[in-house]
Amino acid sequence: MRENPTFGIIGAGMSDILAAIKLQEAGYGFTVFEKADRVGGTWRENTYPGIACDVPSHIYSYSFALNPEWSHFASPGAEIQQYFERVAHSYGIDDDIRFSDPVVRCTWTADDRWELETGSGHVETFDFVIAATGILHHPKLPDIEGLDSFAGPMFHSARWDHDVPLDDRRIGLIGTGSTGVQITGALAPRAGHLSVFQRTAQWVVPVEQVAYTEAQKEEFRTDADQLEELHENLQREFNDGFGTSILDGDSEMVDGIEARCRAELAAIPDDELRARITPTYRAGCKRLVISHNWYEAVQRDTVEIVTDAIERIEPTGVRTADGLLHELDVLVLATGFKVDAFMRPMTITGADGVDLDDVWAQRPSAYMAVTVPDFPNFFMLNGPNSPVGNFSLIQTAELQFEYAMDLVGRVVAGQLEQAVPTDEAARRFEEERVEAAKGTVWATGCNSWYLDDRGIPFAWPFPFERFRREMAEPRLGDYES
Ligand code: N01
Repeated sequence: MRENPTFGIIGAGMSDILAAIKLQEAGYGFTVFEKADRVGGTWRENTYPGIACDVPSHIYSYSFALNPEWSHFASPGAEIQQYFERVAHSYGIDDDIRFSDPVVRCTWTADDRWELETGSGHVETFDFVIAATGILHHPKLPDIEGLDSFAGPMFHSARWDHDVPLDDRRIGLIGTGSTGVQITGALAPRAGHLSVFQRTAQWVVPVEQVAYTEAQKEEFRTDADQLEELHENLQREFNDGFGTSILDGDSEMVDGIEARCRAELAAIPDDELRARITPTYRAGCKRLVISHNWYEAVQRDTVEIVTDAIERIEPTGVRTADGLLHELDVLVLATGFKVDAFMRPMTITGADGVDLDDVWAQRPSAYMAVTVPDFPNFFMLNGPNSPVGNFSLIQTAELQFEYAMDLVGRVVAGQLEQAVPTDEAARRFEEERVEAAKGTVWATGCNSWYLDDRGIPFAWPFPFERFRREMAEPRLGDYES
């Protein structure tokens, strides 16, 4: 291995910007490949009305670039996008990004390097690859008869068409996940009629929308210690407290969350509406939805929660199983993402010609959520089996990056020939992970995007402490020597 190895970074979202900044600080050479024309990942793609962070903004910040300017406890999406653009720019990594040129092929070569090829035909080789292409990335369209027959504007929530007028229109919204609930809150006061097609009721945790005052922001600006302490405390409360307790479906944390939601539901005078939006599974089983305006929105005269199954989509609206045609001007699909795609459809070929598509034919998985046997010196941030939903995604990426860099250091120093886990280690990790996942709240009897093709939660099922410990020191015995 050369003394000054180079890195190809795939994507320019939250985790990639982090990797680029850290590699730059460490003095390594790198190129970032981004398919779009701006950084930001999910925050660039999702611009739907009502979009906001659903974790505290002071957690959703890099530890090295805390932001005194957050407007709200959970700030709007556009502000988050600006934050990532600002950080990328202030660290001067913009110049190292190839925009509008997606990586289409990634091949491990005979001289033990990665050859990356982009859509434009550009080819470049690197010693290491960091792939952080996101999990909530490829929109999932619902498999509903007649979907393409709708005559009005129709789009997925992550492909919002801002040219379509919404005020006083008859809008249909399919989906009541985190996205659908945020859209409902934003469109309810604007739509002439909003038909929300709900397949499964959600636990929606009511929160206040708290804005930081100018005085508070000034304190954060002038007192870096205070800002750091806030970040630390929120991280601890979120990851070690909430994020870890909620893994256990029998925990007091889950009871408390349900009680909070039930109090809000009990205050709805309309029995039928209350029954429609009351879930019948354990809170936390699906990703918890957080909202400051859902309960108010669904009680508006112009909002209808439709629970009859969708039979088909017709040119003028949505036909439900009771035979009713819900006539619509606009149809929004907040139907989630293909969470098992990750870097695909990119072609990724590892050692001995092993194709990642074949390795992941059944389902994607990664040793410690970062590395894959037969794919040497290839690291994923927020990849398969990574913590998702219950821990801070940014802290997760920061710890995973440190883990990857520990391995890189050992390869550079000659302690490891390559950073590639053994098949045996990957199998052992996956078996233990699956056993633990079966005991989590995610497996207590609901349908959600956390479940794989076997109905087993695919995410990191252990407490945050274990994640921190594993990331702090790679088990070298699990890597090929
Ligand atoms: O997607 P989802 P999302 N017919 O998959 C319904 C993150 N996020 O975009 O529950 C009818 O959760 C489906 O119904 P059901 C967050 O991690 C973060 O809302 O499967 N309905 C469900 O209601 C979140 O979890 C923020 O029965 C159909 C919805 O569509 C993740 O993104 C904001 C259907 C899909 O919900 C994904 O959230 C927003 C069909 N054929 C999102 N197919 C932040 O604030 C699907 N549905 C950070």
